[in-house]
Amino acid sequence: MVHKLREQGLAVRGIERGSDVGGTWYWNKYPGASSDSQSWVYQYSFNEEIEQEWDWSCVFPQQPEILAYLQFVADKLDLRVDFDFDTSIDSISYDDAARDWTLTTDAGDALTADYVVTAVGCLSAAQAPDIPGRDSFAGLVLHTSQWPAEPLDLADARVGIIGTGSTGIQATPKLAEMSKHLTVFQRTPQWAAPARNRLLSDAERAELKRDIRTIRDTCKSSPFGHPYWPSEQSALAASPVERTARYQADWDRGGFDFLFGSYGDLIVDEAANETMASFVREKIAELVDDPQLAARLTPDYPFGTKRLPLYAEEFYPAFNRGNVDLVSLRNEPIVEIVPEGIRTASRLIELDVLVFATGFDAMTGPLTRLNITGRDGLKLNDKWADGPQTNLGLMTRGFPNLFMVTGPGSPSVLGNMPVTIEQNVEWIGDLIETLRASGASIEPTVESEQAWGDGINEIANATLFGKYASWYSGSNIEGKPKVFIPYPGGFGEYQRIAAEIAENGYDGFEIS
Ligand code: N01
Repeated sequence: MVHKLREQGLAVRGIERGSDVGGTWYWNKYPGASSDSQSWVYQYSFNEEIEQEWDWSCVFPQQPEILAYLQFVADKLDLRVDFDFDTSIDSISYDDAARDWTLTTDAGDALTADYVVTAVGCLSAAQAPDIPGRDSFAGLVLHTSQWPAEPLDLADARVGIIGTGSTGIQATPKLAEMSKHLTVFQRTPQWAAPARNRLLSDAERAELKRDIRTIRDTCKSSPFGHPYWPSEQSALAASPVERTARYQADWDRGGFDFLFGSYGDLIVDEAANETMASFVREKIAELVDDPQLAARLTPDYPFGTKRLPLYAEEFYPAFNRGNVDLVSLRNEPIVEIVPEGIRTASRLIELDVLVFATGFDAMTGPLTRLNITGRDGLKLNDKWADGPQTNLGLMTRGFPNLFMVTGPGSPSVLGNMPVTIEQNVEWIGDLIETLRASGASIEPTVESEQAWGDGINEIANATLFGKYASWYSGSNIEGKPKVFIPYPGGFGEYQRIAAEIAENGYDGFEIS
């Protein structure tokens, strides 16, 4: 966004809480942190030189490599000069008379801006549950998204990890290898698919670079921003033999396409979904030696209705190790955290290190923490008290010229983030260019916001995503409104709608 606006000739200031670029990949340094999207689609596409110069080592790059890539991009485009690092926003307030924004920072600065773009990520507001005694623990406490940069020596440590989402699943096998003993506290069992990460050969890299434009174009029109589509075929229309062969081939290859590149009705039809769920249940039973343990690790809800984690091939077998225990919180809830460790309903588990892999106040959290006041003194947090209201996830009424990259109501987290981010950035940059000439302000109409929200609900309710608990609908945060947050109609369709709105003179937006 900084690069694009700068290219358009605007004076741009980036404010960044971290000490460097990288965002998610700057903060999430926990062992095992890795992209679940293939490297060649988990990168920018706006600059061919960057695309051709950068080489990925493997299919699913680890955090240090992705951070190095983002630093490489920052170097190539000389981006750091336009950022204030180690700086947090305290407040963002609209001035009705001057029709501009004032941003205050923890460095004591007040900046004035005609346009504000928030690029605060969807999963950057860490959440650690308010377990009684949380602050009394005498050992080291870590949240996976605030992991220290310097290596931790855990060889003699008894480590406890709470949470088995994508993060917990990536971290568990690595922590098991690094520590003396690992206790995994699981509230809801999680489905996972294999990653089957591997190094790329020189020949593969050359081929990917040759085909990069086609790959990009496919991502930009596909439902998930990935280079694959679900087939039109129903899982129920395939014979059991055909279906199992397909699931097995996809399971052996690894990656998200196990679910999203497979049959077209797995995420809308419970019976279709059950064909995949029963396949994976058998896999869990094969991967975990102890049948009782396998049963406790096996979910009882449809496959993939929470965001699908990868690394099944490492996570489930980690429980076969002698130094790993599973505490199933459904049978043995946590009562309190004490200086020595965690007291459950039946025992005290002594720990030296406690890891919260408990996720985020997703999508709305990063924005409601910015203390934003819009037109007529309207507070964003008040406006969104019953759930976010936006048009396209890009703007919210009452906050003129304030744009959100991957805001609530965008497809973002349901797709491949770099692809969806780029589309948002292009759309916002082009809109600012349109506004600049006249000095006009823009915000969504009441009707367009209502229609966008209704559309999200309608689509979500037609899928299994809308029926089962996940952070997509705020279920992980006590007191958070239970509404479906991302746009579930597919990235390709979203992009088509957003382009049409722009072509029609920003239909659904009020320009004044
Ligand atoms: O967080 P989560 P995450 N007591 O919310 C549990 C992205 N990501 O950090 O399911 C006990 O998914 C909670 O249990 P439950 C990806 O989009 C991307 O793992 O709510 N447990 C759950 O097991 C992902 O979806 C990559 O019952 C509690 C876990 O903590 C998103 O980040 C890699 C609890 C939280 O799971 C978030 O993933 C990693 C409590 N009080 C992550 N509260 C990439 O590939 C919560 N839990 C790029």
